[in-house]
Amino acid sequence: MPKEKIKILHSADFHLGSPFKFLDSAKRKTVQEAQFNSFYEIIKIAKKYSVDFLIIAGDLFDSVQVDNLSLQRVFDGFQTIPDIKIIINPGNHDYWHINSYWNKFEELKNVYLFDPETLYFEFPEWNITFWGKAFTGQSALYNLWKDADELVYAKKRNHLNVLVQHGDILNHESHYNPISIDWIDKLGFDLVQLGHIHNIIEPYYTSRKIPCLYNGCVQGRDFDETGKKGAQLIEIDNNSNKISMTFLPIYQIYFDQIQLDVSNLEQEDNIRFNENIMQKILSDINIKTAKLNLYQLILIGNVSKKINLNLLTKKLEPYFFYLEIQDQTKIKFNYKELLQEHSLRGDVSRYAKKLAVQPDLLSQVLDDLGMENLPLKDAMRMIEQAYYYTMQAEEQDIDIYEN
Ligand SMILES: [Mn+2]
Repeated sequence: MPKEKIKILHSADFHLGSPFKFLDSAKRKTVQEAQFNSFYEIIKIAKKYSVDFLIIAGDLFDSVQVDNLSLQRVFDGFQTIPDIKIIINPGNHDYWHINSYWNKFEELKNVYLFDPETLYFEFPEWNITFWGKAFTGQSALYNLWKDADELVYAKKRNHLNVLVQHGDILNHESHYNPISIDWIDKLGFDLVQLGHIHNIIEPYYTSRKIPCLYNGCVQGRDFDETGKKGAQLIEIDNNSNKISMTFLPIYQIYFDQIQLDVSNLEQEDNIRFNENIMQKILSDINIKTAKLNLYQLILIGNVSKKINLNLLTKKLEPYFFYLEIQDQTKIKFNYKELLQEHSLRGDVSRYAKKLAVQPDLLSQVLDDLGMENLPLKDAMRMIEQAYYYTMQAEEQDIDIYEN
């Protein structure tokens, strides 16, 4: 009699050893270390929930070149869970090749690695078979499965058939093993455990209701991989084939991006203005989210003076592991006052106003510039923009005549 319950921990895209190029060398080391800690956490979770299988659906390592120490750490980690079967299908970053580091893992009895010779691993005790094709290069323009593989599959089907695959089910033109939903339905897997897409954790269901699950990256690596990341615990009832999934977050590294409209926070006094921004940020976000918080703060809105970014960064930096601030605010002008001003700003303002209210003059200027075909509406928009940049240039002491 096969076991009634099957517990699987699904993970993918650790990208251990990622370069984190935007960080200085000390912070880079800290984050790379935290990546390893997220790997150890996965091992811990696997133990805690006494899972039967730990799945790694590709991109465990960021590169095909990995130093010996990192390999050893992963090897040692796997050794601490000898009773858990670890199923690995290499991805486009850590693809299998004849002399690859994956050979090292052959020594471990609990590691089951897909390579070009291996299409499936069968576990009679659970009546389950895991299927997969390893990446053998940096890309794969077509589904890695060939006709011959489908024939093997048809013959060797088990009670439960799980596809463990690095690839793309969302984009049929992907260069990274595009897999069509129809193909998944045609073969009729019971569950599809995927790697490659870093930002999805919600399961996708085919028309035959086959759950396809991306894990997302285990931890974010940049500001396009923000928010909660972790792994998925899957439980399958072997009698009813009912599958349940639970997302388990890991909080080693946390990337996030916040947009803050500062229009209403402005104060006469620069320091108080900065303090307002700072308080708003610290009250809006939970800075205790993860061990390492990396935030990108984007300031938007209309303000009458430039924000002192150096000061703001200095004040906020202690609260984050890494913080980068982008000022995308626009300068708010007092047009009435500007028109009176004896300055470059005043001159430009008066000229812009003239152009705006005298279409003949504007047409003449466009003629002179060889832009007579430009619709007036577009010309007005250009004036507005030119005007804005001139004001900004003056604000930042840039010589606008330079270029
Ligand atoms: Mn990846």
